[in-house]
Amino acid sequence: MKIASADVIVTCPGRNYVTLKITTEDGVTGIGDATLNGRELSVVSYLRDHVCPLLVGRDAGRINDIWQYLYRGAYWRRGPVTMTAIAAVDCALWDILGKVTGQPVHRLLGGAARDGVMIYGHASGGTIDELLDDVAGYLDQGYKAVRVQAAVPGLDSTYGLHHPGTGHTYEPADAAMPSDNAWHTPYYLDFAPKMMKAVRDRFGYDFHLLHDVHHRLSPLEAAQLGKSLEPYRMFWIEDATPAEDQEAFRTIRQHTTTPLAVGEVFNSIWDCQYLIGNRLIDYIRTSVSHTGGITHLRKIFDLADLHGVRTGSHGAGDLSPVSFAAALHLDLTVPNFGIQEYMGHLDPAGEVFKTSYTFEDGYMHPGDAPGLGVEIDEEAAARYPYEPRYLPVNRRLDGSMHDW
Ligand code: GCO
Ligand code: MG
Repeated sequence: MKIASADVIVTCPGRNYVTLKITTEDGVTGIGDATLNGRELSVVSYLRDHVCPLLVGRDAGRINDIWQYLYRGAYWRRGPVTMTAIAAVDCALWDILGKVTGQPVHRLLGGAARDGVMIYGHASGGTIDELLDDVAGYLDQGYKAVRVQAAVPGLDSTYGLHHPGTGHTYEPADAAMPSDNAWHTPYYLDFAPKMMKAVRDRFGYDFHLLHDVHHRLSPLEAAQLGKSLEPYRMFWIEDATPAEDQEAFRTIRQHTTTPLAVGEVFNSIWDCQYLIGNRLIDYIRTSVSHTGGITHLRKIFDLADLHGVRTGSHGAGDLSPVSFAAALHLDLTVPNFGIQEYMGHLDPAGEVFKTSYTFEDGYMHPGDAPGLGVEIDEEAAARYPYEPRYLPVNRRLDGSMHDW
């Protein structure tokens, strides 16, 4: 089971995806997602120039040792680029192990601890009425949990809403150069409770309601938001404050019982240790593809379990179907699973990635195909060459930069 080659595939079927393909001497292939939104080529270089040459000749079955070799063996550790590259290697090796043993990855991880993975969908609207129509669509499809976002009145644009005509998803990185979004906290704090009230008034309380703040508030503003949303019994508010100021969560916690989620921008267990260890959050949102793969994310989830924190992994459309499948495999097995984000993927991503996960009545299942259950069609991938794209930036009304 020696590794014969490791190749990087870059493609843009609707948006950019980077995929690592590892091939063994016996011709077995495994794939891992190496997409880092808006910074894709930095991971391509890290893999091609610094990681792939180290893999050739190693035993593909020694997943733990290869992980340690790439992490501990590097003097410059951690960070999104490094940990995304390691994640891609790790997932590709789990995929290979599954194919060689004829088992789906979830069985290699100890087997299913639940029948399905509860997911949340993304409802949004330019107005509250449009949002309500969108929420109705999700509930009709059987979703048990819905994230809601709507355009903040008074601002020219708001991040995280569907682009017209794209269906139930939005594309975070939307332009060849970063576009500007406007931000004004008082408008938002005034609007958010009205939005949640409208949703609960129309649809009641028999489904989970989530909301993403995208790191926009100060600790006290986040505390005010949490308090104002308490009547609407949120499943969580996500990324209320910039994630690197971890003491901020203590302030928020002291003032509100609204559950807190954070972690999509974290890359290692060390980024999560303080928040989890001190029980300052309720859900950890680290993802397979940005946090060192299944091997490392499993450790984070175990640490969280020890402290009563549940999982809620990032699953935006800029994480490819390969990492979404990997997330489902892990979600199915961990005792402290909370929820999984599912934004879906824009066409024509389905031409490039053939998946075997399924949706039924609000739950998803990764399927029982050997490995991760996703294949990449390289000819289709070649039809969609890389296109430079950026996430937008955020400016206050006076033109100054605001937090992401
Ligand atoms: C989410 C998000 C995304 C991210 C995007 C960044 O919760 O899904 O916050 O919209 O901003 O994935 O690349
Ligand atoms: Mg988010």
